[in-house]
Amino acid sequence: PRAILLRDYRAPDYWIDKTDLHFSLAEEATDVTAELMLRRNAEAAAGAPLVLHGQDMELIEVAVDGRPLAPREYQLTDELLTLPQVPAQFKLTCKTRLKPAQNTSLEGLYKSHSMYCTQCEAEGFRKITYYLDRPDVMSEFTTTIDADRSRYPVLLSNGNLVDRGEGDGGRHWVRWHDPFKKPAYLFALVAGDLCALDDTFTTRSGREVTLRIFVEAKDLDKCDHAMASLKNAMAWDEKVYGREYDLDIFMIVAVDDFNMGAMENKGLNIFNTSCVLAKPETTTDAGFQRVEAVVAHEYFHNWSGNRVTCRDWFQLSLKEGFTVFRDAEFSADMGSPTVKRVEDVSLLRTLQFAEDAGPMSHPVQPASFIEISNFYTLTIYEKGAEVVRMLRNLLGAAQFRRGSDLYFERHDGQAVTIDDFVKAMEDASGRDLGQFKRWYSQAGTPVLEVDGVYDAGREEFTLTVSQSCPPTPDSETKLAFHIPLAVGLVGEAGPLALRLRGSDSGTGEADQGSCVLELTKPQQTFVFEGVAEKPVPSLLRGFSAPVKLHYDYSRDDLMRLMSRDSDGFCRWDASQQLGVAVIGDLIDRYGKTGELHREPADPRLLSAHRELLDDDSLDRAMVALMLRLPTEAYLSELADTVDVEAIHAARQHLRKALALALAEQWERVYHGNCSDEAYRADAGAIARRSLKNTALGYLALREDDNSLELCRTQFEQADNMTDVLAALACLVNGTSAAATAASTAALAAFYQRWQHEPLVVNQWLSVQAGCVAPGGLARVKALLQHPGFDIKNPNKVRALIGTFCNQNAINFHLKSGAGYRFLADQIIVLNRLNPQIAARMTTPLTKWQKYDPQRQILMKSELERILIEPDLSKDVYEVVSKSLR
Ligand code: HT7
Ligand code: ZN
Repeated sequence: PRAILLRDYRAPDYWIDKTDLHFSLAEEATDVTAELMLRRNAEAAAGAPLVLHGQDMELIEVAVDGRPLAPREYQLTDELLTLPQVPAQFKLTCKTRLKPAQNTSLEGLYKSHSMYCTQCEAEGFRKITYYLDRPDVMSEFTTTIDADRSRYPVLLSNGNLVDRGEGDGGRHWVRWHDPFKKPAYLFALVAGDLCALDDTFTTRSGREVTLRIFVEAKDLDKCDHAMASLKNAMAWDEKVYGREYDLDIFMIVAVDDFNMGAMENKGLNIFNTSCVLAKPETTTDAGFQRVEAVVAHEYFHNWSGNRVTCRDWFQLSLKEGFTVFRDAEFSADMGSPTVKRVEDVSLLRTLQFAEDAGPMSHPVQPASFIEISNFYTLTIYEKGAEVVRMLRNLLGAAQFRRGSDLYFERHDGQAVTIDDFVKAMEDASGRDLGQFKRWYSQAGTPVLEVDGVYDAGREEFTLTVSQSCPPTPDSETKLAFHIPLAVGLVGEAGPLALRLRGSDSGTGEADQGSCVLELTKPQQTFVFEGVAEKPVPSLLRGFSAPVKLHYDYSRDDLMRLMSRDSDGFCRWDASQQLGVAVIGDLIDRYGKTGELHREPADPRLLSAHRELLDDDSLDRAMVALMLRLPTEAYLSELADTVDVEAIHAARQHLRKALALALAEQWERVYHGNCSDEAYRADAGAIARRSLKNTALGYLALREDDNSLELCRTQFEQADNMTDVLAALACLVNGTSAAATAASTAALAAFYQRWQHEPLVVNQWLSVQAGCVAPGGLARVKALLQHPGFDIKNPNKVRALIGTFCNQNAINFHLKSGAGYRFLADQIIVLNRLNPQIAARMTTPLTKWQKYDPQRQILMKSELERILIEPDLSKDVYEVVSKSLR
């Protein structure tokens, strides 16, 4: 397979002004007739051939201005249809035949249960008809769908419904017209027997928009939260970005078989059921929050992605990074800003930092790819959002808003680049962002080494900051980044006022005890004056830049930050750093002795946790976050070489020590946060459940009759899935004979009750896949055969195989290599069914360089086995070959 390069970008030779599609849906095959109004680009050569993309379909006929072409008048390969001679302006008619029921890739037109649906981003439209399937070719679409009326009463596409009628033999047809020009990746079609929840939204300018969520009849009771989230998102985008919705109708359709979370097709968003359906009995708090975030994300794309789209796929973060930033700010405004920030930073530091340090590392604007589907990554989305956040923080909220207004105004209806976005920010603010743009072109996570010296005589505190960035596959050496470093100083009683020497190296908000230092050089020094006591610096406040920061804090310093810092993120981060240090000692001890039985827990950590649990005046959400020890995945990311057994043993040992030493506190907090109130998904209620279930997790570690009974009672009596699942996880991970018996009974009862709710069955698969008790691989292999599992459904693959291989290190990384062999076997099966999912599932094996030499050999040999598979997809080939080079 050939790599596509950013530097090879050329404008298309032809434009497609109008696209008229006709679909005739039928069980054995679907016939598509496309009429395209083509016009040669004024910049193209006079005799430029027309080269169209097309894949996995049968070409029935191709005609120019109504005249069918003979086979010698065109060339057809597996991926391209070339017409060597065409007029400067003409109508192209293409008839193709597709087999949606056999399309397991879930790209193009496919069937999910009894419903037809499409997924065209990034390059799926070329599986529907021959086309210029690239985002800079924008066209006005009219779509006619013709289908059996009784099986497919609902027929949908983009835009407004403009006509409908009856056909012969029980068939009917509809015609949709989308007045906004769009690239083919935003095309969508749905046909099925669906019910809808209807509502309306009146825009700021007074237009009434119909809102409609389509689902299978059994799911109609699970749409209210998505509808409320949509209305909140529409109002928020008007208020915060001045963006109004533009069509008369906005539709969402829920689909069970879907490769990602959702898709922002113009006026017709298609959603994975897991990102739209929610009700308390079946959905956890995290599920409710995900629905709110994804509904908002897709809605926000209407401007950041659809009205202003990407020139090419190297610009993917232009729409994804910006839209993730927008949805994160929305979620922060809807719930707890600190919790949202901590959750996002945790994800970034654990998974995106690992991606950036691994073989698939790439810049936010990649310079090349083999298969674009592999670049829907944490770097494009989450790091891309952090880059936009840094822009907002450097420019300030008002100038950032001016910049986004200018961007939308200047580029409405265009396909543009990341450079255009930054230019709008520069023009609106008058700032030079030349150095800042390195965030888009250089891969890797910058490292800040920070040193602080206090001079009591002069009452000065001096911070020296050095930046560097490790080599990545794209480049050995890096130029200095422009990094906003938000800082404060914390004295014994709390934050100190700041006076930064010189005014050009930092922007201060001295009264709030916070200022932003702008780093632009490899090393810089900043002096704070009038500091009357030795401070502890509070660094990278709010996680002001996606960097790794090292400062030599003592454990007492960390405790001061935990209790006294005014920045919520830094308070939480101090708790994590303390946890990392304490677990680090245990990991070392385990490495030396192979056991930890008599190892006491660090008294400072114990007293910090005791203080958190005893102080009822603290924000519950913060307490729950700070009591969460660093995860095994984060500890692994921090390690140079991952010691799987030591990390697991050390963390478990500390958890048990905390469980026993603070038994009274856990019990008090557990009972103090049980509530009789009806379920609500607001920030306060979520924090209460989070704290309660954290306490339950610690209580369960005691493995005594009382705690077992607490878990069993909560499992049986809770009225919401958050509490049911938390209790089930405790039971499943218990090791005593009594816990094992209770777990077996609970799992059986759970399946019996929820077997007809696929999303709940997925939670059941996931909780078992994550069980850390020995024997995990055998349990997962058995579940592959269970009727609740289906390898063709991506949600189920993620729930069972994904959870096991990504979140159950102690069972996946078996020394024998059996876990790796299992994963490679699944990837080989998935490669033929669904290449996108197969490539995504490969990630754990690509991290082989982080493990010990024996594991490295075993992981690499599985990658090599995959690489010699016949018919290896481009998707899997790219990930495997890059990880072996
Ligand atoms: N823009 C959407 C991307 C997407 C996608 C990409 C590749 C393969 C399948 C896909 N389904 C959706 C999702 C989003 O970021 O909003
Ligand atoms: Zn998106």
